[in-house]
Amino acid sequence: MMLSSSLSSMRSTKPKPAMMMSKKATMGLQQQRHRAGRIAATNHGKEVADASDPFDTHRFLPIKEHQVSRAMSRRYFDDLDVYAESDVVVVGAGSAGLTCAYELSKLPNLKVAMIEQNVAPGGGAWLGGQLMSAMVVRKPAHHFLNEIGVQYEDEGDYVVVPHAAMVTSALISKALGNGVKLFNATAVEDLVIREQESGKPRVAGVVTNWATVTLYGHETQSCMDPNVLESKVVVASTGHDGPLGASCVKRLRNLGLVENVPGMAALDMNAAEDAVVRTTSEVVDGLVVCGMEIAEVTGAPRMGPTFGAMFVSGQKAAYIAAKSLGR
Ligand code: 48N
Repeated sequence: MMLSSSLSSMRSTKPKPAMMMSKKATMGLQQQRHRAGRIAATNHGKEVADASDPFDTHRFLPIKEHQVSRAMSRRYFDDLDVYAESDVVVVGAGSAGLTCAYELSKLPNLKVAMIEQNVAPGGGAWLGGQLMSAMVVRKPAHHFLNEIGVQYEDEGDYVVVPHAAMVTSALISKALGNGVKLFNATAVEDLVIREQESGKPRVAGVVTNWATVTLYGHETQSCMDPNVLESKVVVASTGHDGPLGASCVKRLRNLGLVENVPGMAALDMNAAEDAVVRTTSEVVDGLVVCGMEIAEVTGAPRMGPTFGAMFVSGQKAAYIAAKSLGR
């Protein structure tokens, strides 16, 4: 039985090294590949004279790998250079922090940096409660949803956004689109604190590291020193006291700058949201605390899966920060 040339070369005792393939064979291979490509673009295997697939002629323009590396690294390190001195640093890009940053971004010529230890900003606002997707926002906070262009179903005293991600994605794109600089996968490990002439301490910036270093690296490597961003005001919005939350007020406590940190009280939906908004404040000169992190300091109750207070608390934190900057 006559073996085809390719089959026979595969069966011969001494396999033919690829570079020895004859010109004819390589031509055949290229034609085969080309033909396979065209057949792959056919309809149900029947070869079409000119593949009607609109993507068949799609081609990207050329690029060199170093161009991609430089496009990323140059911009990232330029940003670190520019924001080494910021007007406001917002710690924690959850619903309160994002709202605060968005509000501040409306002020012209204000350098706002946002530090988020997760790769993904948004904190707890990607879902409603217990992994269910709808988000409840009590009136009058629905006015904020109107402003950022998020649809909702009106239920009378409150509204329901069909999926919480609609709010979080709108907030992220508005804040970043307005010039807020987000440093995600970056954790705040400590605060910069200076003594003022009055003798009172003032928060004057944040100490940061890659989140993987802060969360997993310090125990395994000696001396993975951090970076620093100086800023005129710091807004703490790192959420309530979970394993990673409330990090700024916990630092204030162990520096003795706040007496006690009672932690948030048990859930009381009606009382909680007004309490969080009412107590959002400049806890120490230069440090405004908002969102659920303020409940750690004031003992305000938690509210569970309603988010209006996060937006209004973030707006109030922006108002306090702007006022302290004379804006
Ligand atoms: O969403 P969170 O945790 O915090 P808030 O205050 O923006 O919103 C709280 C809200 O989601 C609720 O908890 C709801 C209303 N439920 C209340 C209740 O009763 O249970 O966002 C905080 C963000 C997160 O993205 C963290 O990853 C980040 O802060 N973060 C940090 N980022 C940088 N450095 C840190 N040290 C740090 N710690 C936390």
